[in-house]
Amino acid sequence: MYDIFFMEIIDMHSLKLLPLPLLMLGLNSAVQAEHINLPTISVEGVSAEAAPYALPSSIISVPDTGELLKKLPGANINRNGPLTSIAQYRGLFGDRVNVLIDGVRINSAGPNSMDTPLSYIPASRLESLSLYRGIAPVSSGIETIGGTILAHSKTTTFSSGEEFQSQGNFSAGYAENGNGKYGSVLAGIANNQHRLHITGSLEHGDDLEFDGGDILPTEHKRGTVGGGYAFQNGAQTFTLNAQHHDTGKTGTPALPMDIIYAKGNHYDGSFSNTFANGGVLSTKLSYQDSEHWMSNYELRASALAKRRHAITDVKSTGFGLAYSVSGWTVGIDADRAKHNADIFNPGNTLFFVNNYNNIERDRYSIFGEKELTLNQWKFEAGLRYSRVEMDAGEVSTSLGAAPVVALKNTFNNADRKQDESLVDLVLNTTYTVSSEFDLIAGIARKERAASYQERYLWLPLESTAGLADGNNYIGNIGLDTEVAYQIELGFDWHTPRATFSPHIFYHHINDYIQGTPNTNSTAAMVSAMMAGPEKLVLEYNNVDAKLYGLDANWSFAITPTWQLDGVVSYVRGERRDTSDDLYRIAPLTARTMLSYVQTDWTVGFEAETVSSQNKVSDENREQKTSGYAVFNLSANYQPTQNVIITAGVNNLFDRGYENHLGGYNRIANNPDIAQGDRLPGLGRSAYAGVSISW
Ligand SMILES: [Cu+2]
Repeated sequence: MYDIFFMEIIDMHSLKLLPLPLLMLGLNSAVQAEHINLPTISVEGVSAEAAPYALPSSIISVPDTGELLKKLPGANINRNGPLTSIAQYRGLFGDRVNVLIDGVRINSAGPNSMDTPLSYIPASRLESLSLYRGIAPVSSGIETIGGTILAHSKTTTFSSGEEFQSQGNFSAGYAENGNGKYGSVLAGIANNQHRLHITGSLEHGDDLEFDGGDILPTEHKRGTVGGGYAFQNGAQTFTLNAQHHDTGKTGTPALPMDIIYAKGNHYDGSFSNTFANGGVLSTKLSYQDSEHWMSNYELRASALAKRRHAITDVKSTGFGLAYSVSGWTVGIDADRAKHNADIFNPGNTLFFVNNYNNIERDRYSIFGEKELTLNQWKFEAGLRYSRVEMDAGEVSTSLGAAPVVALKNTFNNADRKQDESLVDLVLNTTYTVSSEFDLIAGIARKERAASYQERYLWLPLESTAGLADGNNYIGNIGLDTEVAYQIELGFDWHTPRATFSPHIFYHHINDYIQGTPNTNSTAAMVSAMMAGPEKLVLEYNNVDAKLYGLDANWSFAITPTWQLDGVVSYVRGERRDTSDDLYRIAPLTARTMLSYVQTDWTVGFEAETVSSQNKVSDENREQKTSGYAVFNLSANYQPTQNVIITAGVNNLFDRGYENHLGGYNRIANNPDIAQGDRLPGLGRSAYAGVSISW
């Protein structure tokens, strides 16, 4: 529904916006026709708007949208639970990646990112998932150091006549591993001026299994309901949407607690006007109110004395205004978020800790961007200036131990208000050598301000936006701005029979924020007191880093019916100030799919090959992982234009493996996985689903 606002922005940058690989997508005859001679697989000319991929989410083997993100070159996810996936792009993750859900920035209510932005859109409600490959344009958002990812939910479309038509989609499915079930529905009416819809989804699953037993706790439960209205009359467009989401008891075995619930509402609206000169003025507004409860004693066992739960919330507002004309776009963006988190002890009603109290993180931003085509050259140049203003309220706690009181007083007496100015500069170019070959180059400077956790974690705890390294962290109010210098080089070769689009990149990051050995002796004392002396304490600091690598997607039609395609992603993350490596960097990963394609059905055999990761962060005490290969089988049958039936088996040979980005087991009461060991990847899972559109 936010298409109106984003159309201007996305279309301008369509060259870098990459859809899901075609073979992952549902079949319909439009796709089918292009599928056989493959041109749409190339990145050129494919934009989120123009993409004919009606139901990319029609192959749903797990409920999580993040799992689909892994199919894009350079992208991966840090997984902390079945619904808790943190987007990683080229080694940068969490707040460094700008994830927009239907054009809106969603704030996690939980300080450990249990309710990540991607968890707000179930796979069954997903229409499309895309990313700006390479350097994200400044118009795509504030703080895009790690790129911009766009997820759009299914909605209605304006029809051509005045008569109202009924539109909708129903999807349902089952996955054997974890006994997972989902259903989603979209129902609406539309004519050429009005469209109206209601939508909802329900999912449920039990604990997941691997070849050696159960992964506890990995049950999940989520419901969503929403509705929207849109109007257009040729020159003006108006949209309004409301969403409610309710994630119920859902495990996060890589984190110290599990989700008891994460629920709330978000609302968004947009208005755009096209002027006689062709200029388009777009505005958007959004509001979010989410609350979250987590505990370490409901889905997992905890000693009575160690039982804790936390109640957290976030409220945020967003505003955007942009004007586009003849290749120029200028705009302003602003958003404000307010966070709270308190920790309680169910056995002692007097116990409380303000983990985060009245945290404010507000961003005000202005940008200008120009797209220009000169003969074979295409340029996109952008400049964005942002002001990030952060503050935190005073904290209190029932804990009276002297070192805790000392930390509290130091925090409360500090100047907690921090304002930063960020400047982003982007130049992306494409040089068309021939109709089948483009050269791509980009250069940028991007900045990010510290997250509220990095800045305001006053007590040594693990509430670190989902780092899940098992270490306690202490915040650092005075953190400097992260500054990245980015270079991108690549080409895009696309013929009717084969495509190949490799990109290499280099990020030179000054003042990269991460945990370094703790120098605060009071924090060390508190951590030893609360979590034992063996627990590592890290303090957030600015260091120097670099990330570089290569990612590519490719396809090859062996015959009109047999096709091969794949994605390769490699990134290396290193410190520049020490010899250490960066934490939680995706290992070299390749996906290769062999498909047999007929008019109304397709069968695919996919190999997911992941190399070992030996380049790990010593300072985080990160464990290495071995390489592995997992094979997946999928099939897709379209008996009529509107019905798609899918089935498949993931991890066909029930291979046991450890996902390097999957975290460590935090559960003491799991007979099948030792505490502190890496969490195993999912075992074999057969699944089936149906999607019906009208
Ligand atoms: Cu949480």
